[in-house]
Amino acid sequence: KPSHIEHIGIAVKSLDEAIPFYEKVFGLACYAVEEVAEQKVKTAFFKVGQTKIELLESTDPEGPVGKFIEKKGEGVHHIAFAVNDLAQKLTAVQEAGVRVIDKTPRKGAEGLNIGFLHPKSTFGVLTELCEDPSK
Ligand code: CMX
Repeated sequence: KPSHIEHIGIAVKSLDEAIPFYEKVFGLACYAVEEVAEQKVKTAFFKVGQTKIELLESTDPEGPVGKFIEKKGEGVHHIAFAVNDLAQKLTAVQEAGVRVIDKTPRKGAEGLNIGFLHPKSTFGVLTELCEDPSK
């Protein structure tokens, strides 16, 4: 089973506006800003205990976050669970009949190996499984 919630992804229109909000209102420090070109997003990370908040700004209106904001507006975009043996977990969920976006692991932000499950198969919540290859 997952060990913890690795991060919560929140779609925002502007990192420049959202980062100071998290810093000022919650006193959290943004410790990394990273562009994930393949996902057409720029990300900003905050730590809250073992869990992170990942702010997502789209770099392309046709990308996943661009389309999400256009359709639903800003808000919670996905929840990511930390797992071991990601490849095996992705196989197991497919065998259990869950529709996946990634059949096998790929690289995500912060050097993590990731795989997404389709929101139509997970009660409307885009769900990510991630594994830290350094652990
Ligand atoms: N949460 C819940 N539902 C979502 C969703 C989300 N984040 N994104 C899309 N949907 C829903 C849509 O509302 C739509 O539902 P309806 O058919 O009922 O209207 C349905 O899924 C299809 O949405 P779409 O706008 O037509 O978009 P696509 O099918 O082209 O893509 C998805 C949807 C989830 C497959 C795509 O966004 C994806 O592959 N996501 C995974 C990758 C990703 O999100 N990357 C960004 C983060 C990267 C990072 O964290 O580093």
